[in-house]
Amino acid sequence: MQKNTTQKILITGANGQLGSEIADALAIRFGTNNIITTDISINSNPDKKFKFEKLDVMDFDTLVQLVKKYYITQIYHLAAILSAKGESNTQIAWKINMDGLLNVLEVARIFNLNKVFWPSSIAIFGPTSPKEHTPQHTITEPETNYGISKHAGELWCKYYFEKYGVDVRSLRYPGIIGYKSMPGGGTTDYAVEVFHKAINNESFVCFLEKETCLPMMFMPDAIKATLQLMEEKKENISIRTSYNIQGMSFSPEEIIAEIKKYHPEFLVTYQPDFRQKIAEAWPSKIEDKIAKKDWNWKPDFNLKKMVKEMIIQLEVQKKDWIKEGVL
Ligand code: AKB
Repeated sequence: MQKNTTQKILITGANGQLGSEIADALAIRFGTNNIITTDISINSNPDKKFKFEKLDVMDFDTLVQLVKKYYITQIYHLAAILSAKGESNTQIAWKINMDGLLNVLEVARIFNLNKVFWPSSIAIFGPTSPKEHTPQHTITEPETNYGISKHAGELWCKYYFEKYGVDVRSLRYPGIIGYKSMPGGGTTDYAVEVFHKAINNESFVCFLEKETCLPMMFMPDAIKATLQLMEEKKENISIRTSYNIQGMSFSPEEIIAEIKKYHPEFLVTYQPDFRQKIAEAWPSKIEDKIAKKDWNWKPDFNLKKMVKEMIIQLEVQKKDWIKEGVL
């Protein structure tokens, strides 16, 4: 692939589950030197290959300084407080999720940035939305702080596009499963934790009921969808709030049954907590025909294929860690 070196990309929340992997994928396209990673906490990228700046997304002035300093042309604004964590930090979660987005949109408007990516979530749906094959346009009455902020954020993205021409693009991510980093503060996090417990021969206590089915996606598909959306011609982007995308859907008992094919001794108990109510209000399967039509969306991984790849990759990682004396 030929490198496009004309873009300078700033990533917020770059230490997060998605941030570290998006940075690597963007570096392949645009070159490592053109990726500026930022986060509120210190650089957690183990190989420190990207330029890193400390950034609190609520701090508009520092954001402006960084955009000027690095001649930024695109922002991937990933910093957010997720659904479960947002329930215990109401005010601060709202501020980070909303003020952070508005700061990025404002900077994009003032500096005429080329493009912005901002993730929305299936959390914009609520108990009154259809549960199965949830359409792009439907009732959206989210019940979590996070869901309300994502819903409002989607409308702000559309507003900035229509009023100021800011080319901001967005996906309604489901739960994302990857082996390189851990998620934090989400309702779908169990689907990553469960692998680490199985690989380490530990038992697992699941915080959701065994039959609660949610939309999920393997990290390579999430990265593929993000880059495909961002690379699509502007005239083909018909959704300026955020696109529905479907990867796979499963319940805890379904993913555990699949993991047990590799770890038959794996012990699981169920102790649903407050996250059960959040999960119950979300769809179980998303309808994504507009993403398919506009930019050819098609996932590569189903449950079986994803579980196999997760187990292989985590086993390799474990062996490396044992060799290096980390475990
Ligand atoms: C969460 O569980 O909060 C996130 C999401 C679905 O947006 N993974």
